[in-house]
Amino acid sequence: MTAIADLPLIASGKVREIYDLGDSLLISASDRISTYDVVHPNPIPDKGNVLTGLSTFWFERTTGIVPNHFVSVTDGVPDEVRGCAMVVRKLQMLPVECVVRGYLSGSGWKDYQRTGAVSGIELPPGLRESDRLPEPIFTPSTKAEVGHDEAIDFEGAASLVGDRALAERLRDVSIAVYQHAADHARSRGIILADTKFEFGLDVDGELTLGDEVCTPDSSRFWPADEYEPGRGQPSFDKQFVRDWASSTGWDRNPPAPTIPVDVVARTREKYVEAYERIVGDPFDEWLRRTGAA
Ligand code: PZK
Repeated sequence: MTAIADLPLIASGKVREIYDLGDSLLISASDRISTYDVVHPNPIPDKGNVLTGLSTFWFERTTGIVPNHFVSVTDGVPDEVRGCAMVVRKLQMLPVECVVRGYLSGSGWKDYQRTGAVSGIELPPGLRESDRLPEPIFTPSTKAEVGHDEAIDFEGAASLVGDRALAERLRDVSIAVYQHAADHARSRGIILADTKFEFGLDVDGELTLGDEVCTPDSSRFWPADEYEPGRGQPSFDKQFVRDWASSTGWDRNPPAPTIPVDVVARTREKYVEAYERIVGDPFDEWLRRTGAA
């Protein structure tokens, strides 16, 4: 899945790589999985295919909200990464992570408990962990080279991008794409609690959505039928791995333990289920469309 023959590697994350194709880029999603920010030694088969299929679905549905970097999942994709890789346009990436939250979870819940606000946005009193917010909020963060991104308020984002009007468009477009995706996912039984977008400027200076969109790696997916505010929610995709990892007594420091085959199989099923619920097509159809199978 990694080290595609001959292509220059531009950047790599914990579970994805970007290669230079000359006038465009290739983003390849691996089958690697992390829990508690640590990558496990063994993969979840088809995870990279599922995530690439989901990003493709959202890119194709949200072009009317904002243009995006998607070019193709067929033309120009090397055979060895068919299904898990996407050709994209080169952008000048903006130095801010565009986080949108529809529910109170993670660092947002922590900040609210401490201050009553998230990213400088005052919220109503008395909210519980995992409560739905009155409306989705934009809670940007810095892009840390190493370690964790740092939460900032809208003013912080505006100074990072150096253009208040552009920051307002980032906020409004981020909320609109989240709203679209969360409404759709909710109708298919999945709560998209929050998500992170990355944007860039294209060759004409047009604001363009990049990276991946509303995947389980860039978002919190919760099963709607188990939703119960007042506690943390189970993860739609990673809960079997988390439960198993906790049961081993793993202290969440590297190295992460090898995931047993039955946990791998059940987790793969959850990723495929997320794809099929959201896209509404058989996952096999994705593999056929992309020539992966
Ligand atoms: C770009 N990243 C972050 C994402 C990684 C690293 N369309 C683009 N044009 C130019 N640069 C980027 C993109 C995009 N997307 C994004 N780094 C560069 C990143 C995924 C995997 F390893």
